[in-house]
Amino acid sequence: MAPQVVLLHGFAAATGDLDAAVELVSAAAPFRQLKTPGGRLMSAAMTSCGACGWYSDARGYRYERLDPLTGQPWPAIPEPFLRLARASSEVAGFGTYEPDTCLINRYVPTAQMGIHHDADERDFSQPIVSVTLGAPATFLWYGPSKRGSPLRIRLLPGDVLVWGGAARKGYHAVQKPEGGTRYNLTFRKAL
Ligand SMILES: O=C(O)CCC(=O)C(=O)O
Ligand SMILES: [Mn+2]
Repeated sequence: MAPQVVLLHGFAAATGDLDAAVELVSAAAPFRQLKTPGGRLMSAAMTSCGACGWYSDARGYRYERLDPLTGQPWPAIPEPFLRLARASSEVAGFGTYEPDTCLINRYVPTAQMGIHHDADERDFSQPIVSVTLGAPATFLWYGPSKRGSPLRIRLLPGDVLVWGGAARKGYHAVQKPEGGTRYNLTFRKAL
């Protein structure tokens, strides 16, 4: 795709156990729409699993060890998630991977994600593993600068996109899903 951005087309194609795991996580830690530090409601609904979960409100972007909605620890990362994340990192050439959090994004047909990079983690030596389930969407890869015309990557259900190394802090965005609800699993080593 771009240096150190690897698309594993259809790598998560048998998604039955992944869908079940999304249900399991969201039963314990419900999807919710977070607010940006500036007070704007994000269009994608989110939840997390793992030792910590990504969170945003007036206090800023950060990782929380307890889910602020329930006061409970986030659910553990389900085994099928972990197996997929580890295998994806290996196959993409980034080697052994021990993510400690998985953010689950749910995009209804009007939801999207603006240009940003993933920079709230302490560990940038580990890649990001990003899985598409449900409806397809176009992912925009900008790379080191927010400016310029991005690489357009159409992500189908079962596609896994992995970026790391020099690309770890690359800027990216996601357009609205096409024809239904899209789920995205974003694995990170945050702590
Ligand atoms: O939905 C996606 O494909 C990417 C999500 C993302 O970039 C993020 O959660 O930081
Ligand atoms: Mn991101």
